[in-house]
Amino acid sequence: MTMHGVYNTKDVYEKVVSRDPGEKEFLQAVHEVFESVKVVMERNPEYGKSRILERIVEPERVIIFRVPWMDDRGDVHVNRGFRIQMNSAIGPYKGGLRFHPSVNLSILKFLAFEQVFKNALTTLPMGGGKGGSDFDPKGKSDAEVMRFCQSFMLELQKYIGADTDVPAGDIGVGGREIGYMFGIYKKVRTEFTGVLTGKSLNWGGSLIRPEATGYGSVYFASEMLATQNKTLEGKTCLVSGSGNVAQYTAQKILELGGKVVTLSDSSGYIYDESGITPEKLKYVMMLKNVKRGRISEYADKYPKAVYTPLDGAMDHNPLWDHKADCAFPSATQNEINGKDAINLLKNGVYLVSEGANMPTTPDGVDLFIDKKILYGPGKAANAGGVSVSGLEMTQNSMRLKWSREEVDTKLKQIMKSIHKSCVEAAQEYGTPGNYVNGANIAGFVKVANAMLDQGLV
Ligand code: NDP
Ligand code: 2IT
Repeated sequence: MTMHGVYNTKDVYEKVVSRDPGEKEFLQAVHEVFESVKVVMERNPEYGKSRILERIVEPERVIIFRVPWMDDRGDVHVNRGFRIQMNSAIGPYKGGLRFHPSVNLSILKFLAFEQVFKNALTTLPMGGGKGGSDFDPKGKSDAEVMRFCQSFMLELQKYIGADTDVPAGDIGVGGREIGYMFGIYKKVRTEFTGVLTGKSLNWGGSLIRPEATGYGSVYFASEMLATQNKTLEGKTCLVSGSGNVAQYTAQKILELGGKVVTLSDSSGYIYDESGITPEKLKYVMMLKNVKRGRISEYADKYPKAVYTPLDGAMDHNPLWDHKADCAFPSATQNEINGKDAINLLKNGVYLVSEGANMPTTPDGVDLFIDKKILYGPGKAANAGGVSVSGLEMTQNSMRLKWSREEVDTKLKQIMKSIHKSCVEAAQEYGTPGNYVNGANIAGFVKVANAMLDQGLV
């Protein structure tokens, strides 16, 4: 695919579109990476000759399976299970499992594709994968969730292992689900190994893993701010979501002297002008993690906060329409659209650090880049989670446990190094300050070089 001796990235993209035209989210993720690496392909003819792009968009393996389970009334349900083993050039497949009714092949392929480059940025030896199911844990009893997890893992265990593929959590998969899946894996395989990360502390988990994605996103934000001699002290921050990533993002912002005024779930969001204090955050953690309640209940408990239901038919998300300095989207993909991006800029936001994966639509991304705000894309900003997963794998292999301080120090170093790689790659390829290009290029080059070294596989 060379034209006048120059590799034509656009033609390769069009082939991807014609092969999987319906995979909207996957194509969105591929398009963004291809736009960034066009210049890399032009400078390195070896990549074109070896068809690196054509190979990197094709999962090494996709596993799709039936997951039958029985609810508490004795009714039988059938969900669909997936694992995308995307790329193992630099290590075993690694990436989370998502349980959410919206899960389909396109969403998991986009997440697996992003994971390949994210994991390359972490400096740790991990390939990329993602999996999950269209099962909805909301409203299910613990016994139902356990039966589902057991049925899911009974099939998935055939394809994974501590040196092959190591899943973890994502939306809808937290400590409870990892526990049930680990239990049945151990029983079927008769081995106690680090096949999953995000395990509980008393049976192989790492300190700081629950906190890692949120903390990492705030460390990344601090690195970006430092380039302008700024800190989070006194900054007003919009945070979306109220799950694992959102909670620890809020916690770290508060610790660094910032103010958090919003949180959300899929039903609505709260705006607390006076700021979410550590006590209020503790209540949110109890509400979401123990009671498994809704964020609307925050406004019942703290009546000065305003709850607004989110209506899917709206053309924008009002959460992003408040005066602030920084935004930390930490819920899900495409939660900031073009209109939201305009609102953020209008309200004075000059930093966006993506805790979620691909939370900004392409028109929103273009606006952030055009306006030259500090914009940290998910594959860099939220890499703290998988980084500490990598550290959990290391501890499991060594059969020892590091202290909280040790892991947190390593996490900080990793986020610093990811920031540096992004800045340097963006500079080297002619777009200084563009973290999207920086992250895509630095991640891509590492994987592409490993693929070249290993021949045509
Ligand atoms: P959780 O399940 O703990 O929380 C998800 C939060 O986002 C909940 O508040 C949920 O609301 C909300 N949410 C989910 N889907 C939607 C939707 N379609 N529209 C609006 N809100 C929604 O997941 P995490 O916090 O782990 O994940 C959040 C994001 O961070 C995801 O994009 C994930 O891929 C990404 N991420 C997670 C990592 C991790 O280590 N966990 C690592 C890196 C990235 P509700 O309660 O109503 O479902
Ligand atoms: O998107 C992600 O990076 C995750 N959900 C965490 C993956 C992991 O293996 O810890």
